[in-house]
Order: sequence, then C-alpha cells, then structure tokens
Amino acid sequence: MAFYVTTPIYYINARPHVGSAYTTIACDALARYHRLRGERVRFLTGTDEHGQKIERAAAERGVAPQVFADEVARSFVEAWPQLSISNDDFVRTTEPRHTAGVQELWRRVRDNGHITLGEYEGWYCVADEAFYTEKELVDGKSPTGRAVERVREPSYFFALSRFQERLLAFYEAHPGFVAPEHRFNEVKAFVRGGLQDLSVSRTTFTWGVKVPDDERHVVYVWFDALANYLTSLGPGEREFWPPSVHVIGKEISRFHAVYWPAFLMAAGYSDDELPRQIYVHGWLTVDGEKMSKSAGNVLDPLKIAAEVSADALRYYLLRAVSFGQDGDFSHEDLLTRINTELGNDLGNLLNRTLGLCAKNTGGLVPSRGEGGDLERALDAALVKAARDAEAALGRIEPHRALDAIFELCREANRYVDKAAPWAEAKRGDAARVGTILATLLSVCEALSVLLSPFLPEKSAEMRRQLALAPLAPREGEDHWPAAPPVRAPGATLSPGQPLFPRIDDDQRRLLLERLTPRRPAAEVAAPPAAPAPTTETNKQDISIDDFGKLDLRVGVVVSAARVPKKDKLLDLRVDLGEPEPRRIVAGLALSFTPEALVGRRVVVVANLAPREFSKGLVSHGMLLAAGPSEDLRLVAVPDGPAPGTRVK
Ligand code: ME8
Repeated sequence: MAFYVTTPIYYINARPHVGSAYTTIACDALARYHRLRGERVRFLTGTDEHGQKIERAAAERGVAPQVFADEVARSFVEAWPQLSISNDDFVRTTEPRHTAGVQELWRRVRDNGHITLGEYEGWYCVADEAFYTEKELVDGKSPTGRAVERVREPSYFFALSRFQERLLAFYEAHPGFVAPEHRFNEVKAFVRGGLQDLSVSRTTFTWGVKVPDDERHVVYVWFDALANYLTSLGPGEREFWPPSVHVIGKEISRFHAVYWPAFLMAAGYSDDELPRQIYVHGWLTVDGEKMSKSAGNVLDPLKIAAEVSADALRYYLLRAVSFGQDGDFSHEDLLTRINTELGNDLGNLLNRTLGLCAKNTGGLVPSRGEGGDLERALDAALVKAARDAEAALGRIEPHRALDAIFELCREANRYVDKAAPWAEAKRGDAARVGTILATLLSVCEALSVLLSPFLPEKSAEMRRQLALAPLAPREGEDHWPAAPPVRAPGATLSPGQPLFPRIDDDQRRLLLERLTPRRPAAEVAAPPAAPAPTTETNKQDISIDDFGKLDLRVGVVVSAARVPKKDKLLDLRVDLGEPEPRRIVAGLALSFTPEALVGRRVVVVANLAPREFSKGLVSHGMLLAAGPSEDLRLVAVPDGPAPGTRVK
C-alpha cells in the first residue's frame, strides 16, 4: 500500500516558525506511523518561491529574487532535520522539474478549453496572493485583514464556474474529502454560493513560471504552487498518485478543496484520481495572542528544540492542541507537560523499570512466568492503547493517539505500585519479581514503538537503554504491536540518562525568560541605565602588539552561585591553573543556571583590572560570550589545553 502525505509548501517571506513546524511535525508523525505499518510512504514538503509577495520581499532586501529564494529555502531545508523531520523529498517551485510540470498542467487545462484570455479588473491582496471580489472585502481590506490593491491587467482565466456542479457531486460522493467536517461544510457552502472564473496569470511583474506560448504572462502563484504535489513525482514515483492527504492550515482550505480539484478535473483527471483527503488543522496562537512579526512573537522552533529537545516540542505541539481545532502555544504548559507527562509518566516508567532490574535481576532481562490478573490487565491495556492509537491516527487525530499511549504509561506506573516487586523481593520470590519486571519491560518496548512516530529520538534512546535493536521500518513489515512483545531472557539492559530530565523551578524561570518572546522595543518601557554594550564595533584597527596586551586564558568553571538581589549576576570561581581559582562575577544569570556552568571550559580575559560590583563583590576577570544578555553563548575551548593555557 502507498501513503502519500504533504505539507503546504511554505512561502519564503518568512523563515520556519512554530506554525510551519506544527504542520510539518504532524505530517512527519503520520509518515513515520505509516512506514512503521510497512507501507510505502512518500512525505513531501517544500517552498513556494514565486509571486509578487516574494518579488517584493527580495526587492526590499535589495537582492535578486533567486538569490533571496536560495537563501531562505536553505533555512527550511536545514531546519527540518533539527526537528527530526523525515521528508522523502523537498520541492522548490523554482526547480526546473517543477516549472516544467506547471507548464504541462497549464497546457492540458488550456487544451481542454478551460483557460482563455481576458482582462482582470478587481482587487488583489499580495499578502494572501489572492483575488477578492468587492463583496468579499471587509472594511476595504481582504477577509484576512490585509491590504488590497486595485488591479487591471490582461489575464488568462480558468473556467472555475464550470466545475461547480461537478465539485458538489464529488463532495457528495466523498464525504471524507475535507476533514474535520465543519471545514467541509464551509467549503461546500462556498461552492454552493457560486463560483466565479479565476484569474490565473499576471502581467504586472515577472517573478513566476512563464505562461506557455505567451511569455508576457506569469502563472498565478496558486496555480503554480498547488501543482507541486504533482510535479515533484518523478517518473518512478507516479504510483504514489493520488495523494492520501494534504495537511494544511485553515486559511488555505479554499485553494486546496476547491481550486485544486477543479484544476485537476480540468486537466482530465477522473474523480478516482483526485487527492483522497484535505485535512485542515487549526490556527496556533502564542500565549493567547496571534503570532505575527509586528507583535514580535513569532516563535523559532529551533530555539525551543535547542532548549527542551525536538521531541519535547513535537510532543507538545501534537498533544496540547486538538488537531483540527485552534490552539494556543503556552510556554508554561510546555514546561509543565515536559515534567509531568514526559518526565513522570514516561521517563520515570523507564527509569523505574530499569532501576528495578538493576537491583533485582542483575540488570538482565528476566524471564516472564505465568502471571496473574494484574499482568493480564496490563497486557490488555497495552493492546487497547495500540488499537486506540491506530484508530486515532487513521482519523488524523494525533492528540488522541498520544492520549491513548500515555494512558498506557500511567496504567503501567499504577501496575508497578500494585504489583510491588520490592515486596516480592523481600519475600524472596525471585520468579514473581522476574515476571513483574518482564511485564514492565514488555510495556516499555511497546511504548518505544508506539511513540516512535512522535518522539523519534527518545524512542531510539529507550530502545538503546532496553538493549533492543533500533527500529528499522521496512515495506511489508508491520511493527505496530498487536500483542505484548515477548523477549528472550538474558540480554543486558543498558540504563542511561533520564529521557526528560526534570526542569526545576530555577530552570523553569530561566527557560520562560529565554523562550518567551520579547515585545518590540516600542512597547516596553526603556530599560534603566543600560549597561555598556559588550560588542562595540571597532572603529579603529589595533596592532598585533595591542592585541598581545590581552591575556586570554583557558579556564574551567569550578563553582557558580547566584548573587542575592542581582538578577543578572553569577559569582564564579574559575580554575586558571593558578594556585587558587579566580573569582569572576559575570552577567550570565539570565542565560545560565549556576549548575549549567560548572565544568564548562571557557575563555577568560585574565588581565582585566578588578571591578567592584558592590561592596565586597569584586570580579578579577571576564568570560567571553556572544549574544543578547538573555541568550548568551559562551566562547568555549574543546577538550585539550589545560586551565591557564594562553589563548592566542
Ligand atoms: O500559504 N498556526 O504558505 P505559508 C498553524 N505558500 N499553522 C500555521 C500557522 C499558525 N499560526 N502559521 C502558518 C502558504 N501555519 C502557501 C501554501 S501550498 C500549495 C501553498 C502553517 O508560508 C499552516 O499549515 O503562508 C498554513 O497553512 C501554512 O503554514 C501557511 O504557510
């Protein structure tokens, strides 16, 4: 069986953010799940690089559109692996394979008589890349609240109105075509309201695919963009057509559920050859507010992943928001769920299980005896979790799948308490202890499979600690547990670090400080007497002798403590190879907890005149670091040179 899933291709006027990460992570979980079931999977994402919006964005930056496109597209290509995205292909609309495919689709639609030349006069919204009728405008703006422009230009028209009846009949015959249902109802209402022919070419700018046989026109960016789902399939990949599901945000459902099937129908595709489903998810706000550049709250998923792990971010996005509904990204909730659900329910279960094995079975996988009601109940919970998660993923409800899987974690934790292996050990019943621990190991193994679509890295780590081979999905092999996994006894378990280390109150404060977006400068009160900037631009060159006056040394932080009443300062002792560690007071407290600094190999300005911060608080040097004070990165020296070694 083949499963073909796509994300929207993202505009390159923005770098990857939590919104684009959200859709991409959801698609990734689906792709990984279907691979695990032994299906042949194709997972496509990419970038939408043409159109007036991009042409203007490039002009604002003063670079050619292609240069701009190459740079921003790279930021997407490089971002996704950092979130463990396993896309099989990445399509860019400026690639020849795509532009040729768009022209071919155009020719087919035109040759079938559905594209004709005319003149467009009406409203256009560059931000939405959409045409609007007078009726659709709200207070002189687009329905999304963006500026519109009056346009009058020669244009090719697609005969969308001809497809109204066929679309409605298709919707009728395919009740799952758009999900969730309320989105489908909106789409149907829109089509029933009457369809106007659609302008599908522009002449007032040039950044796009040339219209075949009429180079004055470029293809309308949505005709161009939607075609990516088709053009990216190479000759050997046609078997993936039609797409199983296009996952999109709600603001682009009209393009996917109306225009796209109509373009395909017009090109000669039969109803059976149209995409199987458009899944429309909701809109994310950030701490209750709309995410936007002007509000300064566009969240960088890579920064969040770097702070709390990609898997924690993936989990949060897919668990905290009911897929299909609008949702809110709350930093507080993210950190709470890391400690409770990921740390307590999942991480502790693995830790406890491996800890009990270390204590009672010499760290080996024990053999499982007959077992009783408790074991049968847990086995049944495992099978139920796998079935419920399967059903939820079939309906594209990852939040419910995670709910079912985490219910198994909680059930297994309750089982440990009820089965009380420590009491059995005290009674000397080693066989019973073995059975309990083998039952728990079986749940942990099943969890490492069930969670792998969502938490690929942590699931791999679980398997490493459980001494299981990495999961290697292969076509035709179904790995989804239908029954509790049974293991031969004897393997040596390999306990390791906690999967999700606990975030204590101090770290929580620090993380909230670091992750919560800052308001644009105009909205915050001017900071009190700002400290001198640490990165002044050099206006004058210095000689090598001047540089030689700096005594830079390798140091190792041996202790660190907060300074009462000074939020930004940490009081450090740094080993510089001198008889006593140096005292250095550094403005690092907004970026690091004291514990995070101990053991770090840093670069110290060792001959800076002592500086007194307050009575008795004297610093005898400075650490080199880069970045804003709430997000500093220390200049570090890798293993090797001993403390005190000169840095030159
Ligand atoms: O629309 N909440 O590209 P785009 C949830 N190029 N999802 C969000 C989001 C948010 N706050 N912000 C963005 C385009 N998204 C076209 C698509 S497809 C042929 C062409 C996600 O860069 C969501 O999936 O504006 C949304 O549909 C998509 O990013 C829009 O990306």
